[in-house]
Amino acid sequence: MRIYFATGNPHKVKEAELILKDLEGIEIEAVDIPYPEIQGTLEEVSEFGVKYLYRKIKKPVFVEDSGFFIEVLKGFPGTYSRYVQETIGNRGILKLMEDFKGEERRAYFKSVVGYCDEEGVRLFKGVVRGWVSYEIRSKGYGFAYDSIFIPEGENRTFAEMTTEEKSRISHRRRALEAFKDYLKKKLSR
Ligand code: ITT
Repeated sequence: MRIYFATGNPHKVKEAELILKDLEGIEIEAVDIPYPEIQGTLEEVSEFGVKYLYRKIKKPVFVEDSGFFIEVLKGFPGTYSRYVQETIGNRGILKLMEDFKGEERRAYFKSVVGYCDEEGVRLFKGVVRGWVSYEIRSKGYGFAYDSIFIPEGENRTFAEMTTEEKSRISHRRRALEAFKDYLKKKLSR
């Protein structure tokens, strides 16, 4: 069975391939088909997008929508993560966080995978909690907020880890693992 992953983001494809590659009987194919991203929660964005795509291609398809949420900023940048990264960037975020110390720097990444086939839509969620670092720290290249996020139980930022290390604990890993369990059960029915 072939399942399509609609995204224009190569980082996501790399992480998803690492996680889903050992699923026997399922082939994942990344496709860059644009879909409308409504303004709303991650759940609403994924559900609307994947329904639209399924109506369009009539093949099993999934999307993954994620965001970075800073608790003391009431969840900002959240569903605006991409725009905020492209405008004020990590430096702007660190500036907003200047007066906050310790526990006040709590943040999390959340991912929602939306899958749709002839049986309808299913959503799978994953969260990784941690803190906003005091400075930008990256080993070479870090994707977006990776260089200012330290996951719980770590001293390094996501951007100081290898893709494999990050992918063991990431929000995307957790959402995709839940999706993978669902697919395994579906295949054995
Ligand atoms: P597609 O919609 O084409 O899949 P996108 O880059 O728009 O790709 P999202 O809307 O899911 O992806 O993610 C919104 C933003 O959240 C993304 O552009 C990053 O700035 C940030 N983000 C998501 N996951 C991240 C991660 O693992 N590490 C760092 N930043 C991340």
